[in-house]
Amino acid sequence: MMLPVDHVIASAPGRVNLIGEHLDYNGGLCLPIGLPQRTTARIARADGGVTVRSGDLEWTGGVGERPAGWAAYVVGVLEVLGVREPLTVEISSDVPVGAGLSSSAALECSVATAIDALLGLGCTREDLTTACIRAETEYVGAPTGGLDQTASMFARAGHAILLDFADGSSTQVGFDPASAGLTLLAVDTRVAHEHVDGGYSARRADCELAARTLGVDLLSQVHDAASALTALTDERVRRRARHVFSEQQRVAEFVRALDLGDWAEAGALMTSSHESLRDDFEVSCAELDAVVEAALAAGAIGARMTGGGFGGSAIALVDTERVAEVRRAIDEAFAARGWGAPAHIDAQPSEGARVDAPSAQ
Ligand code: GAF
Repeated sequence: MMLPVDHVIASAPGRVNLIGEHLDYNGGLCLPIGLPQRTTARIARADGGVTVRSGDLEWTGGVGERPAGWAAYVVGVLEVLGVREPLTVEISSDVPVGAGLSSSAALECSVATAIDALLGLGCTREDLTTACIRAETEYVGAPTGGLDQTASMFARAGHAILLDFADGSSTQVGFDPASAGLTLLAVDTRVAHEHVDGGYSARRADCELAARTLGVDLLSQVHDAASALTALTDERVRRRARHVFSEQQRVAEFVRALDLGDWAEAGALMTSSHESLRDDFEVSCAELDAVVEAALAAGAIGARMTGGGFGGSAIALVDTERVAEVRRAIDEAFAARGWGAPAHIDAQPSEGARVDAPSAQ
């Protein structure tokens, strides 16, 4: 028999999306991996109210009280799960914040996993994922699409997860660039991005308008992309839809390329995904474009922005022997434009949310 514990420590990773960008809220396909960088939540029973602490930052309030700022991601998860207990939540993380690497999803998923284990809520991973998505979209009010929380919860070392937002299914896909002498680099431009902001919602609104015009609920339900694009008369909305249709196709081709071990094709698909996000969806920025251009010029076999865009991070698939050269080329491109140095991040596909202590008996 397990004795009740007074605290639980759980962690969850940040993510990069290999391909399939801005498809989750269109009912499409995404292919993320979990990162080695993780957020850890230690949750302990307490007296009185709720305390949320991370380094020097601390928020304290009554049970059910609503915090402003980052603590809302923590309290949002507790509220959605119906938790009404006094608690102390201590957070530590090496997932860079505002880098488009899903620091908020890592936070939500670590808290959900810890509180489920501490209170014996008996939630499935799917339940916890739904709770984290609701915490972000309903409690915090960021209109995101579910990719990040699903990735952080279900990621597996050595794998990417093929998420199909049409039916909620997920399939683990082997992803081992090292087997082909390749390395996946992630580069944080250090240009902060923000989803509660206008650009992301505007892209969603364009996609919803395109779907309404075409008489479908979600753009992924369109079968004849060519006719659909002819039917969309607004130039901007047509370009948004064209990204969604072409990206959906690219995800399927990328998975096929991985299956065949055709890394050159996988890299080429990453680069066309970037071009589509830059030109049709217009969510890239000068810094993300500079990373992609410099990486490709220095020999990367593919590169693209990852995540929502408007800043954040890019990824590049690189011959392992050229990693230092590619990183140097990116740094030099930034220095030449007078921008601050980007941060280089290890992007090994890593494990999803887990309880770290007490360890499972
Ligand atoms: C952000 C959002 F949070 C995700 O839901 C997804 O839409 C992504 O941007 C774009 O693919 O990370």
